[in-house]
Order: sequence, then C-alpha cells, then structure tokens
Amino acid sequence: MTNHLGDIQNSKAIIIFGANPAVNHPVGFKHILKAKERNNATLIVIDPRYTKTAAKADLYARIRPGTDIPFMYGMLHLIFKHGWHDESFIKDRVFGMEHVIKEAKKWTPEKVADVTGVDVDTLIEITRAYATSKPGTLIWAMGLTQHSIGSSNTRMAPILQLSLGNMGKFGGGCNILRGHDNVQGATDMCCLSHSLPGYYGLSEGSWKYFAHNWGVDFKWLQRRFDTPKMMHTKGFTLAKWWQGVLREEKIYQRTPIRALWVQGNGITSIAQTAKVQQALDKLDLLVVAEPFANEAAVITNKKDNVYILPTATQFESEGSVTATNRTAQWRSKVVDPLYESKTDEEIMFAFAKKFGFYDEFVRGMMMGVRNGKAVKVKNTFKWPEDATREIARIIKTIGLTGWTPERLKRHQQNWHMFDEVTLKGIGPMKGEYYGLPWPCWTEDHPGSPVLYNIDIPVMEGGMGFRARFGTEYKGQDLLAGPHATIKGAKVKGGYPELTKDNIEKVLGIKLSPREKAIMGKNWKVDLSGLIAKYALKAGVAPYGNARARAYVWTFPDKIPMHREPLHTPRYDLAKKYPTYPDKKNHYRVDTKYMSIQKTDWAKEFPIILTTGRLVMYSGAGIIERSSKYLAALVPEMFASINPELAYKYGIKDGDMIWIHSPEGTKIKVKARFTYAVAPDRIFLPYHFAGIMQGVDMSDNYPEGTKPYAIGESANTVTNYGYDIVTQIPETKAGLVRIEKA
Ligand SMILES: Nc1nc2c(c(=O)[nH]1)N[C@H]1C(S)=C(S)[C@@H](COP(=O)(O)OP(=O)(O)OC[C@H]3O[C@@H](n4cnc5c(=O)[nH]c(N)nc54)[C@H](O)[C@@H]3O)O[C@H]1N2
Ligand SMILES: Nc1nc2c(c(=O)[nH]1)N[C@H]1C(S)=C(S)[C@@H](COP(=O)(O)OP(=O)(O)OC[C@H]3O[C@@H](n4cnc5c(=O)[nH]c(N)nc54)[C@H](O)[C@@H]3O)O[C@H]1N2
Ligand SMILES: [Mo]
Repeated sequence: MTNHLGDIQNSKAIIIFGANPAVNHPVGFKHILKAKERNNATLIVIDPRYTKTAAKADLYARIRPGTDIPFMYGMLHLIFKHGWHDESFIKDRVFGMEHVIKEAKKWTPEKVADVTGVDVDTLIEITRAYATSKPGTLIWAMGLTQHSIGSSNTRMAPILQLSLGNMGKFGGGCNILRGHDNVQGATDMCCLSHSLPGYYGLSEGSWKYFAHNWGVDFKWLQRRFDTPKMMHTKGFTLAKWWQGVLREEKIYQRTPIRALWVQGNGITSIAQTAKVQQALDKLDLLVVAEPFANEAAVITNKKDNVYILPTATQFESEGSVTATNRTAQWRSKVVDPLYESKTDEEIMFAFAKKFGFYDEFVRGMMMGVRNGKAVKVKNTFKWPEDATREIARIIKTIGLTGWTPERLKRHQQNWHMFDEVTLKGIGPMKGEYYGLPWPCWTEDHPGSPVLYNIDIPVMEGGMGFRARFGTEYKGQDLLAGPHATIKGAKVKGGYPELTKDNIEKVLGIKLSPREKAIMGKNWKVDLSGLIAKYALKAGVAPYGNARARAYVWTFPDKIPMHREPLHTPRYDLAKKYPTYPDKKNHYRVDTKYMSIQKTDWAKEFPIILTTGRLVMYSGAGIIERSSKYLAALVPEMFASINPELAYKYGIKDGDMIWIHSPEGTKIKVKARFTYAVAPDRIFLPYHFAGIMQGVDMSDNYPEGTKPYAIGESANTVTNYGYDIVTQIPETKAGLVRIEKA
C-alpha cells in the first residue's frame, strides 16, 4: 500500500480492480464508505462478479477474468486522447511513458470491448469519472495478481496512476489490500525463496551483510547449501514445491524434496490439490506445526511419518506485526499457550537445537553496533524485544531502523491518540504517525504514511521514488527532473541513492576521517547510521529521488502487455495475444506457458472458472470450519452459477454437479443460483477441504479434530498456470466443464 486505509477518506474517486473489500476487508471498507458519504467520492468497481463491494459502487464493469490490462490501456487511450493526464508529473517523475502511450493508442474502446466484454459506453463513463476527479486512489487485490500475467497487472495499475499524477498524493496512490494478519510483515521478512529479509537479494554481498549481522561465519552459511552456487539460486515456491517431489517437470536441484515442514499454511489453498496430494503421499516426512488439524495431514493417504505439532495461536504469543499499510503494531499475549501447545518461536528454537544450529540461529539477537560494526554485546536475549531490535538494526532497504520495541509499545499504549485520516499523533504522540509506517529512517523519524510524496519534508514522511536502477539508461535520465524537488530539501530535483563515495558531493558536506572509517559502503548497509543522519539533515531520503519506471528493460515485457490466460475462452485472441514461451528453471522447475495455451481448451471446457473468498471463512478454511457457529453459516461447498447457464445443463438450484478441469480432475459440489455471475462463468469459494474428487477423507482426521464442515477443495479444479515473474498460481482465470451429478 502506498497510502493507507484512513487516507482513502481523502479520495475523490476510488477505483477497485479485483478486490472485494466489503467481504474480505470489511473493517477497512468503512473508510471507503466514509469517502463516499463525506467526500462525495465516486466508487468504481471492476470485477467479473457483481460483488457486495460492487453493490455499493456508483459504476461497475463486469470484466472477463484476465483482461484488466486491455481495460487499463483502454482507460489510458482515453486519458491521453482527452488530455486528462498530468503532463508535468510525467515529465519530471516518470521514465518511459512514451512507450505506454504508443501501446495505448492501439486500444480503442471498441477493441477493449471485444477483449474485456465491457461495453464502450461503460469504459468511457468510468474513465471520465475517474480521470476527472482527483485525487483518485486505485485499489487492487487478488483479482489482479492470481494470473499468469499477474505481475504485469501489478505494473499496469501504477502506470495508470502515474499518468494521472495520482502517486505521492494524499487521497491517491495504489492501495493494495493485503491478506492475512501480518502478511506484510511476513513479506518484509522475506518468508520467500528468492530474497533475504528486507528484500536484500541473494548476492554474495547481501549474504555477507547478514552473516556479519548475525555474527556467523559466511563460510558456515555457505556450507548449509548443497553447493556454493545454490546459495545464490532462487528456491522452490509454495506454489510448486510438489513438483520438487513428483518431478514430472524438470527440476534444478540435485535431489528431490523428501520432507515437508508446514507452519502456518493450509496446503489445500495451493492450486493443483490433486498433485499436492500425490506429493504428500510420496514424502518421507510430513510435519505440520499448527493450532488446528491442518488438512495437509488429512488429504494424504500416508500412514507413517506424519506429525502434527500443537502450536499456539497469535493470542498466546507476543511481538510486532506489520499491517497492510506498512505500520507496525506491538501485540501482547492474551493467555499463556494452552494445553501442551508451544509458540512458533519455541518450536523453531527446538528445531534449531535438534539440528545443531541454535547458537547461530539466535546470536543476531545478542548483537549491537559499535563503530559501524555489528558485534556481540550480550550473552542472553529477550524474546521478542531483541528480535525486533535485530530487525531494526539490519533492515535499511525499507527503512525499519526506527522500529524499536520501546516506540512500538508506546504506540500500542496510545492507540487513541492518533487521527484516523492523517495517522498524526496527538498529545503525547505528537510528531509521530501511527505505527511508524515504513520507511521510518531513524529513531527520530515519524514514519511515512504516504509513499513518494514530495510535497512534504522528509522529516514529515516525504520522499521521491527510489533511485534503484542507476542514474541513466541508454542516455536517458533516470533521476527525477528539476521540478521534482522534495519540499525543504537542500538538493534540488533528482539525486542518486547515497553511498559513502558520493555523499559528500551530493549533500555538499565534509566527513571527518573517523566518519569515513565507520560508514558503510552505501545506505543499505550503513550500520553507523551516518548516511541516514546526514540525509535527513539535508532534507532528503537516503535512497535517492528518481523517476518511476513505466518501461522496465529487465522484465519479460518491457511495458505491460496483454496476454490471454493459459486456458482462454477466446482461442482467437490467444493467437493475437499469446502467452509466454515455456520457462525453464522458474524457481527451480520448468514451467509451462505456450505448450498449454496452444490447445483450444474451450472446446471441451467452455465455462470460465474464477475463485475467491467468503466473509465467514478464511484461506484453506480449517480455522472457521472448526467453529460450530461459523460453519453453520455455509455448511457446504458450492458453486455460484447463473440460472441461465444451469438451465442449459438441466441443473436446478441446490442440485449436486460435477466440475471437470482440463487437468483431468473433478469435484462434486452443490449448485447455488445467483445472478452475481454471468452465464459464461462460475465462481468457487476455496475454503473447503476434506473431500477429494468425490472421496470423503473424514477417517483421516485425528480423533476429535474433524471440523464441522468439510467439502471439495476448489483448488482441485483450478487450472495449471503460474505468473511469469512471481509464480503465483492462475487461480482467477481458468476453464471447466460441468454436468449434473
Ligand atoms: N473473509 C475473508 N477475508 C479475507 C480472506 C479470507 O479468506 N476470508 N483472505 C485474506 C487474504 S489472504 C487476501 S489475499 C485478501 C484477498 O482479498 P480479495 O482480493 O478481495 O479476494 P478474492 O475474493 O480472492 O478476489 C477479489 C475479487 O477479484 C475478482 N476477480 C477475479 N478475477 C478477476 C480479474 O481477472 N479481474 C478483476 N478485475 N477481478 C477479478 C473476484 O471476482 C473477486 O471478487 O483477503 C483477505 N481477507
Ligand atoms: N483458488 C484459490 N486459491 C487461493 C486463493 C484464491 O483466491 N483462490 N488465494 C491465495 C491466497 S492470497 C492466500 S494468502 C492463500 C491462503 O491460504 P493459507 O495460507 O493456507 O491460509 P490459511 O487457511 O489462513 O492458513 C493458515 C494456516 O495457519 C494456521 N495458523 C493460524 N495461526 C497460526 C499460528 O499462530 N502459528 C502457526 N504455526 N499456524 C497458525 C491455521 O490453522 C491455518 O491452517 O490461499 C491462496 N489460494
Ligand atoms: Mo492472501
């Protein structure tokens, strides 16, 4: 999120692509409703389904899944044609918009209507309403990301905002509504397979920075890997770990995956559940550390070496968590862990002890900084405070230096002393923003509630775009133009990211020999804190002030391009807008694109499948299905189906139907009539598990753990397909065939 939920109350227009906050973020949705009521904001919803969010919208477009890029190009076509764009913003703060303008010219409203299914008048009406009411905020969530072109979608939306000058503005920005409690924190800590915490890459330099900060020998870290090269190689992702076991597609590591340790994932939430089941069966060892009876252990027929470790919940543990808008919250324990359950950290510590690396695992929490170097400063640690201190000490990239446990606890104790729209502190909290939204550059910095805002000083949360990719590309300036000076900054216009070598020149200062001796190489690894200190003194952010890149020379598509889903109902369009060639070694496994799309699947599987969420269930659903009261609200798995489509197949409301996927898998679920979905598509919630392709797995639940509701998993029939950059599964745009059961 570049802005935050309260800030949406400053918006004059709100456009939502592929998110259903009325259901999935009902508390946050109140800010959107307030913007409507108090600010007379126009609410626009783009969704293949008429959702509860759409029901509150002024304008709604029923888009075909996977065609948001054409829709947004259609908007840009009109924006540039009518001169609704922000010329000076683009000139000073954007790189490569001319390439986008060229592509947008091709997307006439008629062409967009053909591809997206949204009629010309609706596109025009939506574009005019959005482009002429500023500031406008753009919201998205899983409807944009869960596609083979998900990463292009997530570039396209900011480009739309950049064209209108809506970035770095109160009431503007891209507000991506995140998922789980603390999912932003989990991402920031990089519970991911291709980066270190804080988005530091896998280069030797990054590993050495962490080795130094953890007080461990780099060589020791290197020896944890099969070969030194593997240390710099992306790992498997959650989306396709099972291919590491099954190896039906070529994998790029010496040995297959033989053990799976699950700590906080439902497993049936992963696409290709039938393959997941096969992989689980084939494992040597399966461990789930869980508060509930994780259905990974239920859908497998594996009879030995399956362990369920009772794990405490968030209410039985303490520490900092990060909210969707980059703010930190301190959370206190409500009760001690119940029965024999242990907290997540206790389990991890026990694991580290058993495998002989406990000392290395915890040493980072006993380190501090002396003379710009990380050194061991004590012999014991205090959980969780010292974990938070370790994070604050190391993570410069996103500016977590200011997140000390003491500050976070003060915010927790003063919840009532902050304004909900500005996040500004009142009384004892004056001068700080609630939750110290990152970047929070130093212990004196108040946090940054709205990213990339150059209209306020850096000491009040201002900054430009990060100068991450050098100062120029093929002779063109990548730094911000002369009119994009951050308010109050000593440095005019754009400037590069600060390093030990350039800081004196860029800021016009003179460092003492001692300062030079203790300063880190650049702002990302400067443990001395001097770079941040001098940057703030000069009124600039340490990471530079550059142009946002609309054109990215390192990506598969330099500007976002429409590519049809792998399983498209419009085979004619797949010829015109083909997917990528198959990709070798995509997170250690060959991944199919064109070899899937070359078949006209729609002939046999003519119905579009999209999946998503219900308000009373979450994720894989085991938590809520274990509650008698919540399970009673939706006791059975179902498919939302338009009566007109159902009629064609002789299906009545409440009938059981089989849904078949191109993968050869099938599920048996109840048909539920609704006009929310169009007659060419069905919708499945993905919160059920416990029944696999018609087979009831009830006997596999350990005694007393069977939830009140079980059902087929939607992911048994979601289609094969993965994003070209992130590998997120294409669970929002597939094809199926249905029949009456
Ligand atoms: N009650 C509840 N709340 C939750 C969760 C939950 O499971 N239950 N999960 C949490 C998590 S982890 C997350 S990530 C968030 C997700 O929050 P959302 O992204 O809002 O969740 P979804 O319902 O999966 O998808 C949103 C919408 O995208 C639409 N959509 C599908 N395909 C497309 C497309 O191609 N284009 C467009 N424009 N729209 C499309 C769907 O019809 C759906 O209405 O919710 C969080 N909140
Ligand atoms: N078809 C389809 N599939 C999807 C999606 C979709 O829209 N459509 N959405 C995707 C998205 S965005 C997401 S985020 C995933 C979500 O999918 P999951 O990550 O599987 O979501 P949850 O069911 O919330 O899983 C969390 C698990 O952690 C356990 N747990 C809860 N608290 C704790 C704790 O404190 N410690 C430990 N160790 N465990 C705990 C819960 O019991 C639960 O089993 O699903 C993805 N899958
Ligand atoms: Mo999510």
